[in-house]
Amino acid sequence: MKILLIKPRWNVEGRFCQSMDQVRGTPLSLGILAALSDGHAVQIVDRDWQPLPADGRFDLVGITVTTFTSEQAFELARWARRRGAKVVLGGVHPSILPKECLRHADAVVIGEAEYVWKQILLDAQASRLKPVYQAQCPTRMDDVPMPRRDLLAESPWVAYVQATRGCPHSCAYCYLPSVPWSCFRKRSVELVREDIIRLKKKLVIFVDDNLFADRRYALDLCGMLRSLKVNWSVQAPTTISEDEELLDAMAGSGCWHVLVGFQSFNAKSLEQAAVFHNRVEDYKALVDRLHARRILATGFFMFGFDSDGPDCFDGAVEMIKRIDLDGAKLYILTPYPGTKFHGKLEQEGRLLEGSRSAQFGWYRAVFQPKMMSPEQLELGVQGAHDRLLEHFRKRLPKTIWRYWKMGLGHPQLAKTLICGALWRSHRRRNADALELEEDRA
Ligand code: B12
Repeated sequence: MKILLIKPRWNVEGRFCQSMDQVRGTPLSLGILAALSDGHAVQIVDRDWQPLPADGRFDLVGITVTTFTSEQAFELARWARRRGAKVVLGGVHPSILPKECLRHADAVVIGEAEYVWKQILLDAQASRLKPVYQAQCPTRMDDVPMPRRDLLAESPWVAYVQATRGCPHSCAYCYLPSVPWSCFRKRSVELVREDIIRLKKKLVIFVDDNLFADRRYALDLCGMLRSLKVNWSVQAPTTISEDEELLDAMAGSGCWHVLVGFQSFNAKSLEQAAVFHNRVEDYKALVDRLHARRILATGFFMFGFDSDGPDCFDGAVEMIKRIDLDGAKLYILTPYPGTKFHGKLEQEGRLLEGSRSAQFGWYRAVFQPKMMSPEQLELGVQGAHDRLLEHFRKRLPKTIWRYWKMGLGHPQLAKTLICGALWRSHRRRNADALELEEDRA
């Protein structure tokens, strides 16, 4: 069969910073599906960087779907069906809302694909696709094949790698606690090593939900990474803070950047988000410990919790400066289907009617906040973002001074970070409609 695998555009709001063009986050999911498609002709298209094939017919088209890309994905499904292909949708959104997705596809996959994809190919070939496929159990990580990176539009100098899946936390804004494949699983260190060696890249980004859920495993992984002499970055919970041995192992094995899920400076908001492991008074110590080991620290923050008033933005900007973060990602709390937050807001009638799924990308308010208007929330986040951009720009010489050695070893990374910091904040452009038009054409 001729198979086309598509990742819709993530950059629907024109809010990707320039550095994303350079890093080119590629869809590991589609690389994995391609690796499971032996004997078929497979092409992968990442709509952030690549056009749709102008001609050519495909027997099967698989599309990876998040909530904020679902409208586009349905449009792409129509495009594929008009050309006579059968369409399979998979990823987080079809996993949570299979019925909605099935209206636009011949089949949907609920959950992980590793144990069902081969059956889907057999069924598609025999023209007997079932509407829904779901694996009987979570994927064992050692059963995940090496992604077909030769088909992914990866950057020449950095790539995504996944060592573990799942997370033991139950944050109210995350869908994972509500699905049966949320349990923490680890790939054997040897296989992660092989994946990284094959990459032939000096920089690696781990996309794990929580790489640190098993301390012993994290230490072993660091031991292995040390021998490979790569530099790596990762998302981490604040729970790594007091583990000096782990922090030393991370630094010693080439970790240069950690994105920490601080989420809020408001203890009440943390409680509402069920992020019980974060303690605001300890944030600065974690940043200091990372800096002492020459690891850059970026913080993730969300706004719009029931205890967030209009003054939360100024407070957060001040705190971000005070704890001396090297970067901060500010998001509007977004109630994704399948999360506890979504259930609560739906029950309270606070989901804004008419919100399009393309607006579920954390830059729009799609619900009625308790202590401000949706517009105040959007403008508050945008304003805080702009003020911080100025702050980080001024702080750039300090970062360059601290990390010049790392920069010399990775000139493309240094260029990307500096350009990213100097890049002017995009004002909201409402570009999603235009993007859809383009896809339709
Ligand atoms: C890496 C990553 C990013 C990267 C870029 C990713 C990219 N461009 O490819 C960056 C940092 C840019 C990013 C940004 C954001 N992200 Co993000 N990201 C991830 C992350 C951590 C890993 C994705 C990945 O590679 N996973 C590994 C693969 C193997 O897993 P998978 O995609 O789930 O695929 C499996 C199954 O789902 C299924 N499957 C998937 N696709 C398909 C397709 C078919 C046809 C089939 C059959 C099966 C199938 O099979 C696969 C193998 O089992 C995920 C969480 C996660 N662990 O998945 C969040 C996640 C996708 N992100 C999320 C969000 C919310 C965002 C942001 C909006 C906000 C934020 N928190 O940062 C922004 C987006 C801003 C924007 N609009 O551009 C949410 C999406 C929720 C939703 N309902 O839509 C997730 C799920 C995190 C979460 N727990 O909520 N992200």
